[in-house]
Amino acid sequence: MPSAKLASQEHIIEKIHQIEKEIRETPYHKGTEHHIGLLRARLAILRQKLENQEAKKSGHGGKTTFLVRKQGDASCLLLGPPSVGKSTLLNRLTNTQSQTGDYAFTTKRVIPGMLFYQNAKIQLFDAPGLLPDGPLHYGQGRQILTTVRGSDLLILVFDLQTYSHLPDILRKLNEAGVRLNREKPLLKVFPQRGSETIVEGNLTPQKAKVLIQISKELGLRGKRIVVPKPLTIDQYLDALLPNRIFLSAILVINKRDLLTTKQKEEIEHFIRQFDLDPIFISAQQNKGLKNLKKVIWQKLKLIKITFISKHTGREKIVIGRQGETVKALSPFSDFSQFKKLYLVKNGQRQETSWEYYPRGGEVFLLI
Ligand SMILES: Nc1nc2c(ncn2[C@@H]2O[C@H](COP(=O)(O)OP(=O)(O)OP(=O)(O)O)[C@@H](O)[C@H]2O)c(=O)[nH]1
Ligand SMILES: [Mg+2]
Repeated sequence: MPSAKLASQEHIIEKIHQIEKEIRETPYHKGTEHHIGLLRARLAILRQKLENQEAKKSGHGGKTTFLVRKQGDASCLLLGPPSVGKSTLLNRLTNTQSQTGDYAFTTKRVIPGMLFYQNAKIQLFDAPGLLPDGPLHYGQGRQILTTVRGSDLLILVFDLQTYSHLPDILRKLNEAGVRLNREKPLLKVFPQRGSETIVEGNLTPQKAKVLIQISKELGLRGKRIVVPKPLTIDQYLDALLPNRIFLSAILVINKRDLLTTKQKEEIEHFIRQFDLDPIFISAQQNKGLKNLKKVIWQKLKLIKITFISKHTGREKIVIGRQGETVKALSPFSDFSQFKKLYLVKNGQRQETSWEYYPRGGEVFLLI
């Protein structure tokens, strides 16, 4: 029944507010670390519940959806406050025309465009402006979050007027489970007999106790959890909660044409505090876009490989990712037709293995 659902949703939101308040009001020190860790775990579980409910709701014919079909070799999302020039940038980089305007919220839904670069097709999504205080868990924010989830790279866009909102937007993304430029912490979970929960690793007894309790809150009973490296409570939650999103991100400052050298330096100084390197561009004046495309390519870890088959004389260009073997990248599924694989460098052939990891730009000859 919709009313019951609504009530339970309101109940979850109310509980979230209560726990947030308790965390805010509890001073953080050794004695309270345990308790705060548990509160954070509860908060994360409630947020996950809320998100699951929203997902169900939008699955039942929810009208507004930002789900756009993923296409191409990789997808990036342009995200930032209103009027910073996201749509102007999309139009410059792709074959799409997203409406631009000198008023906030010109863009009302996610608009895809395709950037062609180094033989790769990189999909860019233009999104509505994001306000630092709007929620990301429900309503329109949730739909933006869905697009974040479907992207390989987040391109945060700001300008002189808005760059001070960066910490709020980062916090908002963090609260929504989005982890930028970080690896997912590694844990191993094994089933075991009975309902006991065991957490093992290089941990103090106190920490192990907290992690066991959190694991129980997460419903991990009858499990043995191995923690290979020391980690914080938040990292432990990140490793176990399914709604966490680990994503590469870059930060773009648009409207460089309006900045004085001093303002540029101030922005740079401010942004660096958040472990991000600002890329200055002017979408309108077409400045800095060549560099931006290069950074996007590098951050996506895309590589371009050429394969030449001696049998057919055909040349095939493949777009892949760093960390993939030649075997995985090869456009030829039937390897048995080839006797040897060569790496061609400066006109010289060098025999190589199918397990070789290309770094990009290589030419392989198959005989
Ligand atoms: N001076 C200057 N103005 C720019 C630049 N890029 C965009 N603009 C202007 O900034 C205004 C907003 O541009 P949009 O591309 O619509 O911005 P948006 O971020 O998509 O805005 P929303 O869709 O409302 O979130 C427009 O008037 C653009 O012409 C730039 O590099 N320099
Ligand atoms: Mg726009």
